[in-house]
Amino acid sequence: AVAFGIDEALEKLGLNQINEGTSTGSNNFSSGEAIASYSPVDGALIGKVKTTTQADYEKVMTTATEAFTEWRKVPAPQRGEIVRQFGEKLRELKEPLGKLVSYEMGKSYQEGLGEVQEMIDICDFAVGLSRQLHGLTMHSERPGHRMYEQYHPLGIVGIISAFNFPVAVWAWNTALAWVCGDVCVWKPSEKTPMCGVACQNIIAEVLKENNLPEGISCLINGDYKVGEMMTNDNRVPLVSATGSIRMGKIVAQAVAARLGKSLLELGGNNAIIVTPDADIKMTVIGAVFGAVGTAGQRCTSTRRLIIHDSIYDQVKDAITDAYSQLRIGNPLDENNHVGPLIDTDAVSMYEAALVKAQEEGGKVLVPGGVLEGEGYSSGCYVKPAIVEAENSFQIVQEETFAPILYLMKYSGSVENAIALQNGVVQGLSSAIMTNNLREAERFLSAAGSDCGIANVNIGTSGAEIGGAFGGEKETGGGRESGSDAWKVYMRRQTNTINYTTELPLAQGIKFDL
Ligand code: UN1
Repeated sequence: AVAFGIDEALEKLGLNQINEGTSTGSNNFSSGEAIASYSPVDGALIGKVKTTTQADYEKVMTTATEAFTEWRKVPAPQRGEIVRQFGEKLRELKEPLGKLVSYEMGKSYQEGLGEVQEMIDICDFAVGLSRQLHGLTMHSERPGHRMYEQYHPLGIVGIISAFNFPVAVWAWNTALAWVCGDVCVWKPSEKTPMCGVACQNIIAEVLKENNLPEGISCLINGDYKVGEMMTNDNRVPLVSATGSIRMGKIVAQAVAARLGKSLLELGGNNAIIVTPDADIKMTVIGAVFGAVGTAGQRCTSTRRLIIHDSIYDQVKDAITDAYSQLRIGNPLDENNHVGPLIDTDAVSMYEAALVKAQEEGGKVLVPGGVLEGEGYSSGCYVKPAIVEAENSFQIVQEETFAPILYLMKYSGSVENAIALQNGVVQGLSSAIMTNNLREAERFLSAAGSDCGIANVNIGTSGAEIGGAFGGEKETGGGRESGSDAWKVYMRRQTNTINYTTELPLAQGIKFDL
């Protein structure tokens, strides 16, 4: 790890003392048992953080509540200025933070940098947005009346994020929530706690430099039990949760039971349709990056390729050939394409999925397997696999967070491919590879892809922050990041103002005293 500058990166992120004992970072009241973070890259201990007990959580809520009373009064463009400064700090720390992401999560260093770039991008977006939190004006039916709507800060936003994007998904939520005037309480994944502490240290410094309460950004640590403190808490009007469908159903029900709002980013089962008019070279790059990037652990990862039978063999050969060139190993070594899975539990799920796919009748085209020996001692490195499968297989219907790509055929028109693509419970991302305008437009039409993201001649992963990000069906329906996703972080108020000396009632109702 030293050779890849991890120690130096940790120091730059204020995490250098952590190996000595436990650290909870800035503004963290956590005092519970320590959770250790081991790198999937080499199995080494990165550091430990203390978990948040119920009593600690109460302290967090007190500081967050106090901070909100102050923060909501700061004009939105000035809140934007704080987010601008946060973005500047991220630019300075892009390399060390990208390295920590890579080392703690296991994605390639390039993708680690890309993730920090997403944070910077959303900060820039949020800065502009801070002057554009627009409402509408309407014409009142009553004379001498004015009507308009405005958006006010919501309060405390709870953020539960997953290990696979340990920093960017928090930033998507928090950068928007902050310009909206909210304060945020973040529970990062217990699998990537050091990334959480690093981010908290960065924003804490910005807040301190501006004499603002650090309660604007709070960190809580631990597993789902800590998350439940927020989902059950009336003081948290919005819980934004990213993770599995199983987790999302639990969060949604808990939050709905108290009539709170939830923003859910759950599983994907993303497919690329490859039509006879596809550019095969582009298809291969898009599909391989989509399937093996982040070792298949993006919610937007490509899991299914739906290929027209007329070009099936050609595409199959090109993809399997590309897989033979993949280099698997230390993700901080930029010669490698594929890093490790997050932990050995993920390896077991990967192995189980491959067994199941074969039991259901799947044919292995590129065999998987767990890598052993030098450089693979963490036990988390697996070979990306390709299996010929049917969409109806139970295992194909599930999201396995690993580099397993299922190939399937369609025949006839693109509608048949779209039916397969939509024939899963998830609805996050989708793509079509075609140079045929009619096929592309049918895929994008109301009768086309049912996903929140539908791309033409681009793979399923790697969305830009400017668009709203999220999906339909069991993906949870939430939208984060760009477009008008900010509205969920605010409360809407309709205002009617009467500037006359009369009090006419709406709907023409007469009420004379
Ligand atoms: C996720 O996997 O949770 O579109 C987010 C992408 C990234 C974000 C993925 N921009 O692949």
